[in-house]
Amino acid sequence: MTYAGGQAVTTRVSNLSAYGFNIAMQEQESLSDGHRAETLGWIAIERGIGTEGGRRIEVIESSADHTPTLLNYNQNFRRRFMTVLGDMSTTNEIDSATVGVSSESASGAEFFIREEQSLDAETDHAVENISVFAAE
Ligand SMILES: [Ca+2]
Ligand SMILES: [Ca+2]
Ligand SMILES: [Ca+2]
Repeated sequence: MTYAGGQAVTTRVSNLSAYGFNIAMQEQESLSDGHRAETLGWIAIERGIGTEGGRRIEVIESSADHTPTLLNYNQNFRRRFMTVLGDMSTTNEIDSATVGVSSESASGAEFFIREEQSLDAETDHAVENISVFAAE
């Protein structure tokens, strides 16, 4: 929510529980000069499966490494174009990474952990938990 540091960052979450979590900013792997403190915005949504105003919603957990892993939804989504958000909720490997979606349908989505290659060509990544919000 602020721009104190000039270099792009992603965020990494660890120690996620019902009571809170740790969050850190991560610049690309080739940069090792740290990042100035920023104000970070966040939302937390309780895990669950249901409907709101007749629209199906799921907040569920998956996990993946660098290989696409299919997550099947619990409900049959009727919309062709859904809202699907996924973010890592663990930091099992520190290499800079984000969540990628390799395929998407009304019945599920394939997530994987995408490393960037600013420092080296290595893109294998340990299994991370992925929190998923899917809605019609
Ligand atoms: Ca920096
Ligand atoms: Ca790497
Ligand atoms: Ca790696």
